[in-house]
Amino acid sequence: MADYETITTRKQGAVTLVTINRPDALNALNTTVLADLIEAFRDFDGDEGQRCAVLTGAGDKAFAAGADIKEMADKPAADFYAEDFFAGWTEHFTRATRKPWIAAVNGFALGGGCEVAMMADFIIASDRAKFGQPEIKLGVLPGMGGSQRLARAVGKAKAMDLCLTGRMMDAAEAESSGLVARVVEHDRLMDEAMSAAEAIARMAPLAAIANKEAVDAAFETTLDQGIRFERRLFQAIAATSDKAEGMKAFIEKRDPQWTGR
Ligand code: CO8
Repeated sequence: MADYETITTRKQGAVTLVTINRPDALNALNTTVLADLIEAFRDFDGDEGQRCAVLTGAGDKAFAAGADIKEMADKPAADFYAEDFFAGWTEHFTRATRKPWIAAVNGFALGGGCEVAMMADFIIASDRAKFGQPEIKLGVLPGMGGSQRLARAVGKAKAMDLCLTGRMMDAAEAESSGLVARVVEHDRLMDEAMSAAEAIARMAPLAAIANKEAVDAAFETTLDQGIRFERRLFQAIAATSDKAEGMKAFIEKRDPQWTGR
């Protein structure tokens, strides 16, 4: 496994655990973190033995407290535009990574940190997690899809509230408003996230990808187009050996033996 400067990775069975490792800067996302994470997720997605990933932040305080303000402070506007700054995140985490991954949010998920968490297939949060898009306090706005994904996740009222006031929401509010899938006691976060990932990793791999594609389509299409897309995916997946094995195993009252084909 590659050595990274700003993250650590561990393959545990079929689950890849990726940890943003800049705790002194509350895991702020700088250009090196971006490059390291893209490489780690490329490695995960391309490794047939890996079925699900978990992304978290090192230390007890933060998942990621945002894009690195110190890196951005003196950056000329023309450079943001010329580099299409932040484009790589969305491209990589939402389109290029086909396998499922979970964000395990252990503390602050602010600005770019909240945006990266929202790029995950779902979020499991510690009861100490705090979410927010405080960019307005810096004189800017979310730049990695936060205004769009937050509005889709929690609706206009809360998205406007968070973006315009810059306030944080705690884990309970994030769960009740639909931003996170589960909230667990802080000390149980990684066990919960890893066992959810292991459960996904035990599923037929192509079915996992198809389920992810189908749910994602709900945010890109009309209902009619989405239902048609889902049906076509179902019909395609019905041709896999794992479909035959899954149904046979059910009837024979045994665990399925997936081949990934
Ligand atoms: N970037 C760089 N360093 C950070 C960041 C960050 N986002 N967040 C925290 N740090 C650093 C602090 O500077 C501090 O470093 P040092 O010890 O060297 O002074 C260290 O982490 C610890 O932080 P604090 O001392 O501030 O810890 P507190 O517990 O007092 O406060 C907070 C924690 C509330 C999380 C506070 O650190 C904070 O408000 N952080 C910034 C949160 C924020 O504003 N995030 C949004 C950033 S902007 C963004 O993500 C998208 C920008 C899109 C721009 C689009 C342009 C095109």
